[in-house]
Amino acid sequence: MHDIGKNIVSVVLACNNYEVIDLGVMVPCEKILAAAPGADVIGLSGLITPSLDEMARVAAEMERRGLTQPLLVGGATTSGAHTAVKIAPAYSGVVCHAVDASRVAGVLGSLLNRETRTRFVSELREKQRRARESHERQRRGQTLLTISEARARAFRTDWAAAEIAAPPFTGARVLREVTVSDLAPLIDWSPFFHAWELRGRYPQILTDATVGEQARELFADARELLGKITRENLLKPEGVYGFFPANSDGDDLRLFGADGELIHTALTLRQQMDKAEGANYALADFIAPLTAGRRDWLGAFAVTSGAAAASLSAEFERSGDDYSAILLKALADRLAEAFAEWLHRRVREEWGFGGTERSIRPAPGYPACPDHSEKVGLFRLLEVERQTCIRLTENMAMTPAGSVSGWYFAHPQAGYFGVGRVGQDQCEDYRRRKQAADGDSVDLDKWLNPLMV
Ligand code: B12
Repeated sequence: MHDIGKNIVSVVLACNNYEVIDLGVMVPCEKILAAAPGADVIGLSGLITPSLDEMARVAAEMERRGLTQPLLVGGATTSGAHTAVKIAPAYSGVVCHAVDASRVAGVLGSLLNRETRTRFVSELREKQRRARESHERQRRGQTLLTISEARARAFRTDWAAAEIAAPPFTGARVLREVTVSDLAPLIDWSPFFHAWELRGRYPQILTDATVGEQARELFADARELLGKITRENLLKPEGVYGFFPANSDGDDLRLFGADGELIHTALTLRQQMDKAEGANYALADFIAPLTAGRRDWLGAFAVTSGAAAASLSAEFERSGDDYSAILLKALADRLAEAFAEWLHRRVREEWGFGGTERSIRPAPGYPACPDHSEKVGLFRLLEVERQTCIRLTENMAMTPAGSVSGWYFAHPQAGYFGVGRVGQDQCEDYRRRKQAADGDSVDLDKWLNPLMV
């Protein structure tokens, strides 16, 4: 994954006279702890779900080895609550979460200064104890439906009358001609500013009274680098997308080949919170069931802004230009997202929805389909690794970091939702379905456990 967050933290700490040993991304626990003896504090950064379990594992291993340094955690998927509930109990040393880079120097200062340390630590432990209690109260108060009750409240539609649009082709197609200049106009700039902790919406942020000047400077630098990338053809976007005949079978999606043979089963998870009749969603609800006797379609895609982003930013880093390195990664991320949007627009045209917003593109890992391991099947289906430079790591992250993969659902009422917490019963059922679908054993605990918290 991209380590923009981690890099920003490094830069902030270096500016505050701390020495930072950056071990890189997707570093095994062993290597982190091997470097521990030389450090006053150990920091972990996590962007997607698998990092959460990994952080708890590192904490437990620190305990086992009798380490005593504080453990600092941060990153997009982490939270103070998760840290208190899942990580802190595994380690008797201090475990502290920092929301963003602006807090890190303050936290470290308080932790490493003898005078402030005792008070800071006792307040932190007390805060974490309260967070665990409140989490437990909330958990007990929140009743989950059983999975069969939830299924009985699934979204329903009249499939006999439903309009099912046939896609323009079946199977997968590779995109080779897309350029950075095609994608640049579709960049959503607001998250770009958020990455630099400049809050506000683009373009208003450029004239904001407080952060406007900084935003304008940053934007000018980004435009300049984007211009250079475009002129010198530094990034080569790659992608593949396709459409497959499909029907739902319970919460599973069966995908078929040209002769009607089953080629893949994609699994979906269903909301189990206590919702109204017809409102306990699973993505499978948006595809016609086998029992309707009608063929439906599921789309899939995988795109990247290009493999060269990593080497280009490494070059900047080598020359000591951390700012440009981070700028480049942030642009590569924006271009990946823009590519997903560009392709979705094209798919909407090809599928016959014209300029309308019909169809959704949930991505494995996002709230509607939180099981990251579903990317394995998606990659197989589109032959992503054969057709593009995108690779799936064993932790289900994609390289290049600026990559997005997901599904297209075209039902007019298809919408985004969060699966939320799921029960033990659904997890067991899901495990059985995964086993039946794949045969091979994905280590599902890593993907399902965080959903049960
Ligand atoms: C930008 C972004 C992307 C970009 C770039 C991803 C990347 N950076 O590698 C693109 C568009 C490519 C992308 C793709 C995907 N994404 Co994305 N993405 C985001 C988004 C919107 C922002 C992340 C970001 O870069 N923020 C900016 C940086 C600066 O912030 P940060 O990482 O949080 O770091 C700050 C703090 O957390 C803290 N910090 C960070 N590290 C540390 C460490 C320490 C020690 C401390 C103290 C503090 C600290 O300080 C930093 C600076 O303030 C988040 C949602 C969100 N709002 O957070 C989703 C999000 C991370 N993505 C998500 C997902 C699922 C994906 C995909 C798997 C989707 C898919 N199937 O394609 C892919 C995976 C890509 C891959 N390579 O494998 C999910 C992860 C959910 C989960 N539970 O796993 C998120 C949370 C969205 C969501 N709400 O569901 N994504």
